[in-house]
Amino acid sequence: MKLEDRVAIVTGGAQGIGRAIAKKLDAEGATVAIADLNLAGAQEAAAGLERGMAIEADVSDPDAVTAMVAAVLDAHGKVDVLVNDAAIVPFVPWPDVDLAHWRKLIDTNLTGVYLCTRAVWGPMKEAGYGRIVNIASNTFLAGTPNMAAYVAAKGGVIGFTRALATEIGADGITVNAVAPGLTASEGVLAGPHKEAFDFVQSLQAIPRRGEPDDIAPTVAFLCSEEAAWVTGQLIAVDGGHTRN
Ligand code: NAD
Ligand code: 4PL
Repeated sequence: MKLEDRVAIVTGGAQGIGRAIAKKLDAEGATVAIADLNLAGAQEAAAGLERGMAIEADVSDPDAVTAMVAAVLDAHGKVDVLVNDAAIVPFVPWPDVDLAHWRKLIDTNLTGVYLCTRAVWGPMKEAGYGRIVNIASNTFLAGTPNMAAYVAAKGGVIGFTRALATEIGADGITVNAVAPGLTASEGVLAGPHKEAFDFVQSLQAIPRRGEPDDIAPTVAFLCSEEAAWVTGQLIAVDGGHTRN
């Protein structure tokens, strides 16, 4: 077990990739707080864990994020790991990318990462230990269409990962990013992205559909002691669709 006695927050863990990450961190011994807009979903996911808890939080709301971290500190006394997974995964062709969509996307997918990171940084610095893993996307590497604001936000997340890693390495905190490719999450399966599976498979080195459980082990590694010398990196976990 890689994560015994560690306390982790996984945002967006009510379903999809975040849920698979929460399950994997729990299996590796961590205590996992699932924070999501969808409280019922977070509760259901947490109930399936050995040591799960659920928190209702909108990652784009600074007060909600402060309360989220306070609830975890209250319950468990520390935060060792933050996985920033919560995001909107839209399908919006460029002509429809209006300012309202752009702002909402950046607010949730980029500012949300900043806010959650900012909120755990104090306790992590005090403890002299932390693992932050940001879920990016290989759309930043591929320039995938129909999600321009999303791709821009993921580029921001990757830039933030690189810069912050440099600034807080001395505090004992690592910051890395994982870039999944097209993955069969509930969100993707409910919308137009699912039509792209055949095409994306034809671009992958490994020709099958990516599943949430394919992403989680790489995240768990980056959250572990074994990854102590890895920081500021982006790892694509996409069956060999892209090269980084
Ligand atoms: P999903 O839509 O299945 O699940 C996303 C979860 O995030 C949901 O539970 C939702 O309630 C939550 N969420 C959304 N906005 C939130 C907010 N403001 N505050 C708190 N929670 C919020 O998504 P998924 O496909 O599992 O994606 C998870 C992560 O993986 C995202 O960062 C996404 O960008 C990334 N990703 C997904 C794919 C893919 O193909 N599925 C590919 C690359 C990257
Ligand atoms: C290759 O992050 O990485 C569709 C939807 N296709 O959200 C993604 C690919 C999508 C992706 C993504």
